[in-house]
Amino acid sequence: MGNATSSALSKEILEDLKLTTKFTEQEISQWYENFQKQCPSGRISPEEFEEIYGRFFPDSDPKSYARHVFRSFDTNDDGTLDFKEYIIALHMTSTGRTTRKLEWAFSLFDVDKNGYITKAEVKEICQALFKLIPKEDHSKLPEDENTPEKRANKLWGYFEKKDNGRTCSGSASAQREIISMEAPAIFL
Ligand SMILES: [Ca+2]
Ligand SMILES: [Ca+2]
Repeated sequence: MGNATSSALSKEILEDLKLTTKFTEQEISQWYENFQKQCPSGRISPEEFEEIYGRFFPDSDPKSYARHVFRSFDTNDDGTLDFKEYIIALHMTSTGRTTRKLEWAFSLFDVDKNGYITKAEVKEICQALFKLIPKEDHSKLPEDENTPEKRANKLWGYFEKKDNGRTCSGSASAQREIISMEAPAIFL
């Protein structure tokens, strides 16, 4: 048992995932099987993740956004996504409850993972989000958010903070603003 093969999903992880995601044991096992097939090493690298993202955005440059999403899913900070991180990510972007989505959005914007969001971080994410939009569609954007800077300013304005201020993870209303502003792009 101590030498359990990597193909078996541990009971502990299974129970944990059932509890946090409300997926059934059958669903989780099925996904685990697929995950093992696509990813025999049991870990998704940033490059593999970028490639997956690239398939969804063939007409734009999703690399930097994919990198940020990867970071926000890599909760143990080891530079790879394991099955647990992958399934929680899947859960959050599909059927997750709002509180979890808020937590995730916060971690997406908190680029340096220090527990605060700064204006520079909001700007960085807005720049990455912009690269997801095909160039020919930029002209269709509303006047007050047709550049990453304008969009970041607008978003930051909702925090009612000074330019040098920062928002902390306890600030639920700020998090909700992030979601309502960015949700359509974030949850693609
Ligand atoms: Ca990880
Ligand atoms: Ca930060």
